Amino acid sequence: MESILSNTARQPSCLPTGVFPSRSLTMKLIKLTLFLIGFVASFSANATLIDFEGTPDALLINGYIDIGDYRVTHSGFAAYITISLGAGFSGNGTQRLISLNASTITISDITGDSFDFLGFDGAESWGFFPDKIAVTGIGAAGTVQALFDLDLIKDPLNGFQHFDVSGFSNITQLIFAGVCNTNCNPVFLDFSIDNLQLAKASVPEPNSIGLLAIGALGAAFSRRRLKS
Ligand SMILES: [Ca+2]
Ligand SMILES: [Ca+2]
Repeated sequence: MESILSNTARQPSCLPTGVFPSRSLTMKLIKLTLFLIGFVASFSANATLIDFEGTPDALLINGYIDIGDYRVTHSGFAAYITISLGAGFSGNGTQRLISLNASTITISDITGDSFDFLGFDGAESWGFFPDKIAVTGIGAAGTVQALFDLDLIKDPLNGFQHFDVSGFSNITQLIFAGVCNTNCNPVFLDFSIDNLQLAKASVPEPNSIGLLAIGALGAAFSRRRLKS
């Protein structure tokens, strides 16, 4: 863009004038660029990381906790947000959410927006741990599900693995559940999750709206000049 704008001033006299954009074309390119910047910015993702930090220890029994736009709840026995719990549990040295006794964990958007799920940290948790975490995403377009293999290495500080997620777009509800395939007890599917990466389309910000307005005004001005 910079080279096109500056070419008008640097135009060598030996080249035909038609090779370079005219002043009106240059102005149109500037307006088009401003319009596109505004358009792209208005649809940039609004990312959220649910890391459970700044949250007091909370034992969720028939309850929930709201973090930003998102509600965290469970079905089953209980879920527990804590940094503590001893050597028998996998941890990562920070607050994390633990499902107790085969409880499932549900994340939903309080505002009713749909969102994308991009990744999370997961771990087995206690004695008879699951060997997988199943994640189900429910949205207007249907249901998606993926299984994530746990390494079955329990460590109070380094027991978590990071999982990248794809294909979970425009969902309204996320459900996490422990899955037992081998050498585990289906009654005690205690697992832990942390650092959930969520994103949703943001509403246009004032700056983007301003750029859109500038682009629209520029286009209207150009049309008027062409007619005159
Ligand atoms: Ca954390
Ligand atoms: Ca582990």
